[in-house]
Amino acid sequence: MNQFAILHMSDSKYCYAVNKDEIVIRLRTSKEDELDVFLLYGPKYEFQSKRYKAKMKVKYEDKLYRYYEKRIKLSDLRLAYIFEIYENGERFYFCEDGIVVDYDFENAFYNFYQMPYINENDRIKVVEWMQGAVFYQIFVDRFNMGNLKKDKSYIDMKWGDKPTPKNFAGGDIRGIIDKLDYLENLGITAIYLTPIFLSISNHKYDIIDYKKIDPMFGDIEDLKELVHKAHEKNIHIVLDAVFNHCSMNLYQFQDVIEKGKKSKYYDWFIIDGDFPEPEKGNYECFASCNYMPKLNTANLQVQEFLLDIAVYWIRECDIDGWRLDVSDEVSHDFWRQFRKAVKKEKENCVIIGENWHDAYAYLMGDQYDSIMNYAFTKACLDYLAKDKLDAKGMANKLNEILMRNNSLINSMMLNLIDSHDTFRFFTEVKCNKKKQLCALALSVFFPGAVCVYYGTEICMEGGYDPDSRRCFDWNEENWDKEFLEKFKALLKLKKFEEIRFGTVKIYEKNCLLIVERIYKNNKIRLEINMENKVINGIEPFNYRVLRKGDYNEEKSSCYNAS
Ligand code: ARE
Repeated sequence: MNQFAILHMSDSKYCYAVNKDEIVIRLRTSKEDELDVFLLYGPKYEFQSKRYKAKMKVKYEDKLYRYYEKRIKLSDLRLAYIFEIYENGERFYFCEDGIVVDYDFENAFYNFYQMPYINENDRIKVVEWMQGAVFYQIFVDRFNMGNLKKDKSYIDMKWGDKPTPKNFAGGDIRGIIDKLDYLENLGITAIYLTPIFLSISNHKYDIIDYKKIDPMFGDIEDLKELVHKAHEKNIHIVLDAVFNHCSMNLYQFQDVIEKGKKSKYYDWFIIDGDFPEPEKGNYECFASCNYMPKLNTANLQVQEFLLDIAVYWIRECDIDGWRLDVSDEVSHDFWRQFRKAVKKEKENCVIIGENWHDAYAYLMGDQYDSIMNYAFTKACLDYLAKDKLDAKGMANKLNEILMRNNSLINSMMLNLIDSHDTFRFFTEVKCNKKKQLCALALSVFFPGAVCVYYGTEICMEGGYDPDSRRCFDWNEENWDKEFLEKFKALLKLKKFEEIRFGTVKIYEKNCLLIVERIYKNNKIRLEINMENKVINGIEPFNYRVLRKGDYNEEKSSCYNAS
């Protein structure tokens, strides 16, 4: 047995409460090891005398590891456990002292694993409406202009012109309200808006006033109307919280520009010297953008300022969530305070971070609910656009991504194939509509919420920012209606229970990537062929969705499951 590959950690993604009295336990082993694994568990204070034994099955496989999993209901909320492992008939135990041949049960209290107690306020509570949600991300300036009476003097490009980093096309909140029927018909259940507060830029990630909606986009009454009318259609509204940095035109930063260390706001920022000097760049900012000074979230006044904003928009407009910009550069301490404030105001208000990488340290229930899942984005690019993964490789990659977090967090992940910060996926797959639909189908079947970037449904193209932010083409004569109908049919699958709650099996068979979801007695299965030849009757670069009974059940297949 490869002792270096075997891994378990209590009170982590390897041992977590899924209910007030139910726990999931995972054990990681090497893929080379052929093992029979059992869980020996019992009430912590009676472990020597009262133990249960349960077989653990392989639930996941990725490129390197096999993951055994077992869900157990507890009579006592304090759990002690060890693993009993058989290899070629030889018995081992795995405990906090590692692999041992003979386990000393009499002195187990020194080295058994334990879940000391399931405290209700430690448990991760999923945001129910995120289960099976279908998000639509809107870059507001480029989606639709609805308010024709507004002062349009800021608009300096024709709708449909090639975008630049600085131009304004005129999209606004009224324009989104006008398209709610369209979005409902598409199957959307949540809208994520890029920033809408006062800012001089078209992206508004450099905010001047966090409590004022930019007049280009409308006013607070427009936002209230959008949220109200969206809620009538069971569509949720998520805003973009830019708390890592602000605009250099923020009142507080301007005060420091003027007064330097004498300003009462000096410590709101991280400045090397008496005065911030933009041309010298002697203060922390986003990337190398001196017009986006970083806020010092260790400062108590900054914390108060930001938490007040977070709660204000929930209280005033009943929004349903915050997406956290540059979330991986803000402290854990602040996000813990943020979560407490937001969940106190509205318990099912979702908190979605923007970490582009493994964000496990933020996803243990005390900070974010989930993240924008760019690991899923890259997997789809590698499999469908860049030919870096075959079906088996993709199955392993998808399971590896699932193993980054526990199943509760996975159920709330925002699975996207592109965004305002990336090339459009359609461009990456060289306008191959079948591949675009395969990627969307994957995001529908993968655990978590789907996130569709505006215009994906009408095959919008686009390179890197700003080209990924072209104006939505509302001329339906330019639309591929057949593609749009297939797109809607895929999104509508999210309504089915087995897609929203089912157990996912991801595996590869005869070069097909297969994602199967099982819930109670229902099964629904996605088969994707990314080969340049027909496989099992599926054309090259195409897919099909099957229900139980439409296909022969695999008798024995090496599969990864989650
Ligand atoms: C502008 C220009 C860009 C130029 C940039 C930097 O348009 O062409 O590259 O300046 O000079 C917003 C606007 C952008 C604007 C930017 C700066 O939308 O148009 O870009 O402000 O003015 C990292 C961050 C992640 C960030 C991405 C872009 O971690 O948080 O970079 N995304 C958010 C928003 C953006 C927004 C900002 C942040 C700033 O979604 O839209 O940009 O508020 C790896 C790294 C990640 C990195 C990722 C992508 O994975 O680990 O950290 O993300 O690559 O680069």
